[in-house]
Amino acid sequence: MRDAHHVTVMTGAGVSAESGIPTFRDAMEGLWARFDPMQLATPEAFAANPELVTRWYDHRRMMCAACDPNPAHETLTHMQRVFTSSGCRFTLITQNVDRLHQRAGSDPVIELHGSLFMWRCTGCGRSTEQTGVAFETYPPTCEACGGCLRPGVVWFHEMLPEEAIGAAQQAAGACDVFLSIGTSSMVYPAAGLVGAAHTRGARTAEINRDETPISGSVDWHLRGAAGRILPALAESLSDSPKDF
Ligand code: BV8
Ligand code: ZN
Repeated sequence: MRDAHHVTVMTGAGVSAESGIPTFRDAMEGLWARFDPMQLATPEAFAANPELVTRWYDHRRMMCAACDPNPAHETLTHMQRVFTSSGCRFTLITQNVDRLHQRAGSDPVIELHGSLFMWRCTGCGRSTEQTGVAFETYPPTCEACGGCLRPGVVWFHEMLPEEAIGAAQQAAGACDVFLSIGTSSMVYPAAGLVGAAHTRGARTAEINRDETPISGSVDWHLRGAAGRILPALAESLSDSPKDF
């Protein structure tokens, strides 16, 4: 990383775990425990039961709004600033929909799967930023045309935003270091980015509490909590010319 000219980072739900947000795979806690996120995060589920699906997403939006960035987010914001100011390109890509990277000060952030805080009208297509209080009725309706609102996230079997996945693939192909942090590396095309980086000669590292399908193929597998490992990584870089 000290000698890098371009660092690309991709994060998953594991970087928000220490903020108190359940990871995607264990997203179903409490009253949602009986539902499978893989079933609810689909256009089919929304079409079949828009009230249930919009309730789940609004519940998650309110939960994320009540949580704060943790040292993993804060360290990535610091790294983005230090690398960028020392002339090294730093691209932050996230699969997360919780906006915690932005709340920690990271900018820009490539959101591959959208955000819980943007909602879109299925009638007129109008997008609105939803912050603050929960909706009053489910499914929520559009102020402009009365149509049904959906969360501005990418569901399974939906295309990723072209600009986001295009920028992410460009950054994976151009970087000399690729960090995969807190993702189970099972959802595509996001999970394919580390392979694209490796193919183009980048050194690859993974920070994860557990083993994942890429743990055996990355150059470095740093096992443990992102909120502990990232600050330690920044610390270890601090005697570099990039004056961390
Ligand atoms: C698409 C938003 C084209 C909604 C999400 C091959 C190529 C292309 C597509 C496919 C393909 N094969 C299969 C597909 C289809 C599918 C797919 O990948 N399925 C999987 C299940 C096999 N992909 C799609 O449908 C994508 N669309 O490709 O369009 C197309 C069109 C039509 C037909 C076919 C293809 C769309 C995918 C986007 C889905 N939306 N989220 C919402 O949030 O509700 S994905 C969702 O799961 C999350 O957003 C996240 O992105 C993703 C993975 O979750 P993770 O972030 O990795 O979280 P997870 O809980 O899984 O893991 C957490 C990790 O952190 C764990 O490893 C854990 O150990 C670790 N951890 C925990 N705590 C810590 C920690 N690590 C460090 N520190 C800690 N403290
Ligand atoms: Zn509308």
